[in-house]
Amino acid sequence: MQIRRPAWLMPMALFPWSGIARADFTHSMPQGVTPISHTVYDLHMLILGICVVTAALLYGVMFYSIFAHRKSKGAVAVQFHENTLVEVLWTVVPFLILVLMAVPATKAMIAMYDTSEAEVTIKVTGCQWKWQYEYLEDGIKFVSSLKTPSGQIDKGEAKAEHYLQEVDNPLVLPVGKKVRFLITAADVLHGWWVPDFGWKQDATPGFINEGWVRIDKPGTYRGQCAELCGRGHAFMPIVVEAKNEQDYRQWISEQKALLAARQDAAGKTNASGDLVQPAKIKAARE
Ligand SMILES: [Cu+2]
Repeated sequence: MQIRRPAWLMPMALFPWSGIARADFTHSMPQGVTPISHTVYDLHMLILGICVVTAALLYGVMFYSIFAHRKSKGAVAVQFHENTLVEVLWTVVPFLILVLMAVPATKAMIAMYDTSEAEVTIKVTGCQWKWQYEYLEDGIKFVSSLKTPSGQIDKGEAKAEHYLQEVDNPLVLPVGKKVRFLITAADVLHGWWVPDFGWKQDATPGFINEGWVRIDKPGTYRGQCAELCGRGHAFMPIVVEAKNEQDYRQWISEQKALLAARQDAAGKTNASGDLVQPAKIKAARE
């Protein structure tokens, strides 16, 4: 939801770290709805903490030294060029700080790529300029493309709430289950990105990249293609609807019924047309 800000606050919006630049007035990155997004958030807070403490200590010592030992008070600089102890310290201490950061960062990376023991597998294929989703266990497959009417895009009509972030067929996922994504592309590079999931993954033709989620709570999560992929790059949004187990199973059976009805209709069309159905060939031979 957009919040109207008074005009006097506008210059402050120029500073992205002010928090005021964000429409929802939160002061940090979003926490998201998956274990990975929580891990990434915690990592961000830890690194930020280390940076703030380091900066406070260093600038504290620096400003104190400049003030307390200024020339006007008659201070004379101490000479300690090629002092082994100092040189070892200013190498070892930053090294230890980097190790302190690298351990949790590596753990987060390993967790991101651990797609083992997934309960649902979705193949995501990017193509100019839509997404195709395939439920490998359930045999469901559909294309998801932009739903925003062209009138809103280029004819000056009033823009709806989810302008350029709405699709005809959203990806439906179960809450609380580990969902593995196999991400690829059919033409050029695309990028599958839903910020609330805490990661984005390149969709590359000829390669399969992986990612996974276990969504905490039901809801609608929106994202978009994150790799400049041509003229329609801005028009291939991602919408994920997370449903609880029961609603998800119901949706799956509805989709299967729809698929069966479509196949049935296609079969009838064929039977009355030129092509002979395999079942009929078999019957004719017997
Ligand atoms: Cu794209």
